[in-house]
Amino acid sequence: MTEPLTGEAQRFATVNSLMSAIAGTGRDARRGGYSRPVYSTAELELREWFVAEATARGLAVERDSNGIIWAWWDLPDRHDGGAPAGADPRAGALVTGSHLDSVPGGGPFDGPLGVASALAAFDVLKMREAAGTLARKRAFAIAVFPEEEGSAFGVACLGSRLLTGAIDPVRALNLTDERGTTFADASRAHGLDPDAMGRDELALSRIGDFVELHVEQGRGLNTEDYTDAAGRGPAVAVASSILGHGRWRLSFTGQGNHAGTTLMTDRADPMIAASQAVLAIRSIGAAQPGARATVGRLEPVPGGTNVIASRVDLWIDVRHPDDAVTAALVTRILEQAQQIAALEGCAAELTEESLSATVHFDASLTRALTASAARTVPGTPALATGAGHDAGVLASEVPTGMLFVRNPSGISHSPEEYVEDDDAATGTAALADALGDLL
Ligand code: HGY
Ligand code: MN
Ligand code: MN
Ligand code: MN
Repeated sequence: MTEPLTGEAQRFATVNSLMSAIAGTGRDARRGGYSRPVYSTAELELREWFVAEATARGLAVERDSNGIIWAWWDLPDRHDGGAPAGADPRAGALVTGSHLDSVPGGGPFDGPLGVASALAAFDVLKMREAAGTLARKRAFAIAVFPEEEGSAFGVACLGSRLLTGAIDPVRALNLTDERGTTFADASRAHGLDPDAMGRDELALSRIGDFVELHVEQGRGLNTEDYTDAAGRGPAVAVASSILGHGRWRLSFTGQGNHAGTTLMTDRADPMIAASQAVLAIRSIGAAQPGARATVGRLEPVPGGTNVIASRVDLWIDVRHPDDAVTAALVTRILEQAQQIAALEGCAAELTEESLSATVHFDASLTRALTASAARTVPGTPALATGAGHDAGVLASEVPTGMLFVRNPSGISHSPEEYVEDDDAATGTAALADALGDLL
């Protein structure tokens, strides 16, 4: 192990002061927790906070054409002409990071923990370099990805999808938020050029490996497979895979009408069809081992207490390790929705909004992360996750891997999401060791 441990332990704990510094930003008094959608005041404040923290550390900060922030720790000997003529000194860098946006009413850790731990881990790597115990072979960067949750424009991991070309930029630019503002207009209003968005070869060539630390979002580390006699699981896990997942919009259309004058027998009420569809979707998901099927958002149009809706949109999130099974589940959902709709005199229509295949993280990077993390957390387990991440999108282009930090209840996408300070510091130590070994 690298000396001095006392100074390093202190630095790892700064992840908690970094998290405390942003604890007041984006609180949602109505929903509880945090609402930090992309381009909101809260998310912009967090981005400014990150830029200030990175700049204060001497990192070179830039925002690319897709709105991704990069904070670079360049190789010092490459500044003075050490790189071969024409070679990009940032090519093949080691990159870590996560996102600062949140779901509506989310917890404090999903995203920001990966950014705060990256800053704290960087502090330690810099100390090690100054002490001569770390000799870097490549550049390093912390990346912050926009719209990871898809809370504003509907497609999760929009920044990394644009970067890799996993989404057609024309489609991305035409996505709208709840006010009908297009992603193109919103991006332009925030200083980005919509015409420049899309697959970015230069940025991709600069990612040699990508490592994302994230709060664990399920009960994985707290199951009896891993807990000790006191019922406590290990502080850190390495990710093995991400469940394939997608989002679909299911729209029921009927006859908008007056709640008082329309006889119960005269109605074609899409709210009735939507309600029955919600129940059917749960049954279809529950009947398929390993599947998740969720309706977390439903919008009646126009949405008045004394108005029979003319249309109800609901959004379905379906996940399963086998992408063919996911497709079959969605087909079954549409068939049932159409039957339900017909009985109510309504119509049902399904639109795919995004689809991500199951991702298995890079085997050799994952082995390296496990070996490094095991110095801090002996026997670091490997966990599959049901949650999507930018690391999953980037996995199609570059070796990616993830570290998860224990979440005692496993609750996430909720104000109750929680990480203990000691575990955050331990996760940061594991991240620093892993990054140090890979640099
Ligand atoms: O929805 C997800 O799985 C992720 O947290 N974006
Ligand atoms: Mn999330
Ligand atoms: Mn996340
Ligand atoms: Mn009236």
